[in-house]
Amino acid sequence: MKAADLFVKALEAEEVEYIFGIPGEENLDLLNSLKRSKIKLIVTRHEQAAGFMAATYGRLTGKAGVCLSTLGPGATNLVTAAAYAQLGAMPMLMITGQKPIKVSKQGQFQIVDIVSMMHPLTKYTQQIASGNNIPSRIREAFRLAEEERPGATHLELPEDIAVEETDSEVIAKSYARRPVAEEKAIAAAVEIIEKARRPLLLIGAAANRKQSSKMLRQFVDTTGIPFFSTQMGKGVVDERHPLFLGNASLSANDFLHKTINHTDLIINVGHDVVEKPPFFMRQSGFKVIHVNYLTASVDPVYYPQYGVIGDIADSVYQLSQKIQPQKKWDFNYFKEIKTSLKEHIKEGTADNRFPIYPQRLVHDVRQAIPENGIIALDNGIYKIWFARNYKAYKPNTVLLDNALASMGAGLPSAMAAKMVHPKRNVMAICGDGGFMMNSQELETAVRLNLNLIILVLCDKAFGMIKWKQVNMGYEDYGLDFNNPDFVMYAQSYGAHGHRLESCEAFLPLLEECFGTPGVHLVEVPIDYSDNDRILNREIREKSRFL
Ligand SMILES: Cc1ncc(C[n+]2csc(CCOP(=O)(O)OP(=O)(O)O)c2C)c(N)n1
Ligand SMILES: [Mg+2]
Repeated sequence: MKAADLFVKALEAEEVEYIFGIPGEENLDLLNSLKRSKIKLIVTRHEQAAGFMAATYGRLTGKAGVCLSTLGPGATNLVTAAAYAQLGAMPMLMITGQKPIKVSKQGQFQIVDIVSMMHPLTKYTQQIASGNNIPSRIREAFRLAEEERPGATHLELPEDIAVEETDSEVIAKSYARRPVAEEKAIAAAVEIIEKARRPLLLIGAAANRKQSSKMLRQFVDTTGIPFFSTQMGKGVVDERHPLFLGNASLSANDFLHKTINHTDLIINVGHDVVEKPPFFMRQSGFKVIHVNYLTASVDPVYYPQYGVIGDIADSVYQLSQKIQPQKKWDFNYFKEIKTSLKEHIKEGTADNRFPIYPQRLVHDVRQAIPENGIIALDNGIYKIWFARNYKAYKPNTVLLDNALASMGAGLPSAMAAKMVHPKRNVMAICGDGGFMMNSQELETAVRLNLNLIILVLCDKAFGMIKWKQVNMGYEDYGLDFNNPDFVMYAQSYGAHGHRLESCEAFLPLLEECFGTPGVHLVEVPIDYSDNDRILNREIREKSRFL
């Protein structure tokens, strides 16, 4: 069999549905084999977007998303997406082409050592040097991408290897159960939790990866222990639950940190140090039980004293079966804080000012999104407003990146979410900076007939950095820009373009967009004048006296 055909067969054995990417001449043999496969090739307009889409496919399905590029410039364009998948624990396989490795007549034209370049960005990176190795290399790339902790892998298929004849055969996917926590570890954790006075449950990113949601809900209901989440842990347990305290969208000095400073034990399910810290540990402070698939990476801000290591859902199930709720547990202060935080979050939700106020924006978006609808955020200051104020009802319904925190992923991740969940309502929420980093994918979205809303929040600036700049006491400098006419821009791609003209028109417009097929871009002028006052100062001052 031709090696390129075997390569595609091995991908089929891994149940690959899509390959996102931009082929180059070095991929043409693979492309030709792909043509005869049921795997769909999704051509994007930039390799970075293909990578973001593949990573998000992996994030939502647990199966490695696959992306493809040529050698050199195509492969270097995948770098940010590789880091996004690797830090965000999203299973993804990148396939890149290469010039012939045995005999080549093109000197060093376009040749970059891509395998070495991918080393710090992946769990596994290999050049395929013989057609015979294809089945084992592909199986290994999928195994490593998908198993905990998931991440990026990379295979380079050189042109001359792709045309080789080989009699190797596909290696079938192996099935293995994840190991579960040892009985003694569970018993020790139960004892520590029962002895605590004010235990708190933290839900982090890894709890959003597998189906831990049901077990965590049961844990909360049977133990009565209050919980909070990291940004990437949003929605694992419905945030409308009476025991939900809030989201750790800032690292310190928010209302929620009052509860964190008051606890003596955090049961941390699924958070690891890759996310921006939800809190800072101190030697004299609370203790932490790290419940995760793997032991914790130690960091100056995170050094848990105990570990319950194994399948998260199983550990949480075992804990909830064994923990006896204690009379001495005292959650009264936590409840007071929750009431104050709830009141603070409510402020501004009925504010009619225009350009729209961030709190009102979040409130109206929540109104427009059905229970299982998905919002996919790019990176900007609005991410903090959404993480803190938007209540997530279901796992993986708030797709945000608090690991690499790259701009440019909002639109591609929303597109992938819509492909994985075609029946759900999906909305990309981007800043005018981040949107423009991958706005060319409007063409891909229109071509794929995706029904999608894209909010572009316009402050004509890199607002997040402005917020930091003023907080550091610097003068306003270097962060402003102009925008295209986003309505005409959307229309030129064949998308619907809308410009928000008043605050009251926002919710009806979103409803109209969800009711009308197609890609809808909504230009939303936003009033960021209070970011500094509220996020830098008011929250800190108000929470100080609680
Ligand atoms: C690729 C990339 N470049 C730069 C940054 C640093 N950065 C973080 S947020 C931000 C500004 C985002 O601006 P915009 O998308 O307009 O959102 P806003 O904060 O204005 O709402 C920048 C430059 C980043 N996170 N990712
Ligand atoms: Mg902006």
